[in-house]
Amino acid sequence: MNKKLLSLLALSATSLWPLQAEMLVSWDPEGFIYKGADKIKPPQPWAESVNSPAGEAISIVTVAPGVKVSEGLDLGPGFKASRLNTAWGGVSSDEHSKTAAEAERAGNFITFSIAPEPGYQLALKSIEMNALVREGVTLGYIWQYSLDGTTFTDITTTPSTIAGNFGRPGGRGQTLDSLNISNIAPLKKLGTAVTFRLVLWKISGETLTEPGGFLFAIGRMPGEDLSVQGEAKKGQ
Ligand SMILES: [Ca+2]
Repeated sequence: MNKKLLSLLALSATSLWPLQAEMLVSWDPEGFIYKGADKIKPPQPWAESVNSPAGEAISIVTVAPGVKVSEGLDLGPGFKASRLNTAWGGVSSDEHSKTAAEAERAGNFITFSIAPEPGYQLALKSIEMNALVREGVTLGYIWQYSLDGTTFTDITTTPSTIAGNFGRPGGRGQTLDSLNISNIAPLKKLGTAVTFRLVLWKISGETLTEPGGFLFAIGRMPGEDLSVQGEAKKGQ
């Protein structure tokens, strides 16, 4: 390749790159098979890929250059790990929480933290998620973020709902509305870790397969089932 063409390619890459949001990190539980403690099971927390008993890496976490998963996807203390295959999530026995604040106190949440690699800055745009909730159950949820891992700020002030979408044959869950995080000032020029927290509670419905409570999991749609979109830029 001649020098002129090389510099032309470099120029177009530089000028196009800042305009495009990209997938900074994503999780896809395709291939998880729950087999108990001695064999493969979905990881809690889930920070990286998992090896199958045959030694193959399955269900990778995809991370863009300049980004790291500083704390893996994890369940709050209100959840027990679910035993669903091709999914990742938990079951809560909480029948009482009816608000985000109550659900938070009950530990009904999932969290993950991402950070820029040294020398990079992140501009976050959105969070995308595919959710599995038992048919007949409706959940409420809000998203929060934290820059210190302890004090959380609500991203969505009005709770959203997820109607049950899973349980009938072939039920694969549903894509939730994209969560826009592009207007949050500290997340436009992120130089440190940010923790995201999805707080969940049961609005209505009975579960037949668990002793009360509710199930929430990501998964079973084609491709990634949780992702953060944005840009990783070089320089502080
Ligand atoms: Ca998937």
